[in-house]
Order: sequence, then C-alpha cells, then structure tokens
Amino acid sequence: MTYQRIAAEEAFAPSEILDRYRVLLDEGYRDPGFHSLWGFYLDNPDPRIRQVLARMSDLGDLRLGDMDRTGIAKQILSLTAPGVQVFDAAEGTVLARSSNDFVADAIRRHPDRFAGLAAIAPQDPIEAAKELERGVNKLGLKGAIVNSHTYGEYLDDPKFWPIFEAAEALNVPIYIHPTTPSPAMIGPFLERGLDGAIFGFAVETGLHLLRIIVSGAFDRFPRLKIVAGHLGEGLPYWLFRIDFMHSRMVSANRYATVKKLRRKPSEYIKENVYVTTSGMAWEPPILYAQSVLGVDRVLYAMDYPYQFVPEEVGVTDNLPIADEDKKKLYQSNAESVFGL
Ligand code: 1DF
Ligand code: MN
Repeated sequence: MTYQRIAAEEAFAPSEILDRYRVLLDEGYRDPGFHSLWGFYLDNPDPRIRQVLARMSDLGDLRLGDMDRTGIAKQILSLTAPGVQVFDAAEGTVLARSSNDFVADAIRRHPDRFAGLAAIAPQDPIEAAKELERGVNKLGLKGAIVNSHTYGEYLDDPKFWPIFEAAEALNVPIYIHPTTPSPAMIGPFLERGLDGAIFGFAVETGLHLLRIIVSGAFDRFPRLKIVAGHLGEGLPYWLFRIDFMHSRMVSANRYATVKKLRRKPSEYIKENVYVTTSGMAWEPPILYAQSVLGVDRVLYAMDYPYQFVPEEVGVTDNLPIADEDKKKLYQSNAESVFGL
C-alpha cells in the first residue's frame, strides 16, 4: 500500500504581516494573548526560535527540503495565528487579500507540493465572505482559516454567518485554528504559562467549536464543514457528557440561549466536523478519535513549523490500523474534505 502524506495544518506568515505584528506589540495592542504569543516569537534571539520564524516565512527551498526529509508530499498552508484578526476591519481585509495572493503564488510555483486556505478578516463579515469566494474561485484555495476568536468574538454570532453561508455554498471547509484565549478568560492561563499551545489554545478553540454547535449554526447550514486541529481540541473525549447535559439543560429551560437542536451535539461533531492530528503524535488519542468519529473524519497534520519533529511521522506510519485506513488518514480524507 502506498500513500502520500498530506499535512493539513501547516503555518506560514508573510513578512509584511510579521512587521505589522511588531508594530502592534510596540503600540501595546489590547489583547494580552497576542503579546504573550508574538512577544515571545518575534525578535527572539534564541536560534531555535529564529529557525521557526525563518521556516514560517519561507514557501520555497527551506520548507520543501524539510518536507522531503519527513516524507510530506503536500502541505495545506494557512496563515499563522492570529492571522489578520488583530487588525481593524479595513486593514484586516486588505492584509487577508495580500496574504492570499502571496500563498497562491507559492502554490502556482509548486502545485504538487502546496495547497492553501484563505485568510479572512471576520471583522468585516461581508468582505470576509467575498474574500473566501475570491480565494476559492480565483486563487484555487481550498477553504478558509479562522484563528479562533476575533477580539473576544466567536463565529456563532449570527453577524458572522455570511462566512458560513459562503463556505457552504462553495462547498469548502472552515479550519478553526487555535489562538490564545480571548481577553475575558486568559488571566488564569497566563498566571501559570498555560495560555499557549500547551492547553490554552485547546480550551479557546474547543469552546469556539462548541459555541458554534450549540448555537444551531449547523441546523441553519447543514452542509457546513468545520475542521479542527489537535484531534478536535478535546471535544471528542466529552461527547457523552455534552449530549447528556445539553439535553438536560434544554428540557429544564435553564438558559434562554440554549435551544433545542435538530440533533445531539455529538452528531454535529460526527457529521459536520473533521479533526486533524496536528501536535498530537500519540497513538492512543488518534485511535480513540478514529473509533468515536470514524476513520473518514481524522486527517493527518504536522503543525509545521511550530512542531517540526521529523521522528513524529513514525507514530502515524506505525499505527496498528489497516493500510486503507492509513491511506485515509494521510491522504484520501484530506483530498475529499478539501477537494484537492
Ligand atoms: C504554536 C503552536 C503556535 C501552534 C501556533 O501559532 C500554532 C506554539 C502561533 O507552539 O507556540 O499554530 N499549534 O497549532 O499548535
Ligand atoms: Mn497550528
């Protein structure tokens, strides 16, 4: 059995955007999570961190060499967190366009090695929907990337639903990628250094996904596809309790905002959500995710360049699963979800 390894959550950043992040840091931008994340990465003298940043801005030989060394046939590229979601609506919209042009150019140069997702600025939902459309129809991008909250706002707010409408109409997924917890909840994470990829990202992004589910967005957009990294940001482990408590809350009429849905929350996770293995090179939870969500719903991702650990590919290569299922994990699921 042969398969191609397609990696679905691979980050890049045009230097133009990193330069703007530098200015936001200097200006004291209002989101503490942004300072924790980019205050660490930008201009860090540690050579290991400088390597991460060098790889981040490269869509050429450095990255292709790394892919060759780890046997990655194709990366699905996405603008790194927090994307353009920290800028005002007008600037975010302009920078999303230029970032998408930048990645589309690299894909044109290496069409067999790269695919990409469109960055969008949810700050202007109508323009974001238009940019997703342009990204897919004009640039050949395969979906959208949203780096979780946009200054404390989540996509379950109906004001953002033009984005869902566009994704559903275009039949492309939206990848909800982590960022640091929103300003209203980051405090206790920061105190113990837990706001980043160690745990805060998953709490933030799992919350985002669950908010979308209980909002009824999937009843309104039944063919909407959402992709989440890190094996579903914890949610697959919680399905039983979420279903049980959601139904109890609905029948008790406990919250005006918690409404009866057409299906159980877990059913949306099994039917509208796909998860990737980014950052989770560990056999037990990968097998668990495949067993509760189905082998068609788990996709491989590396999380390059943040978690570029070449040996980790061995974990997925050596999973005790059928060859056909390994091919689904590495290749066919990505081809079908992203329409590669
Ligand atoms: C980190 C990890 C940063 C991931 C990321 O984007 C990121 C990190 C700023 O380790 O600081 O995408 N990740 O997805 O796990
Ligand atoms: Mn990532």
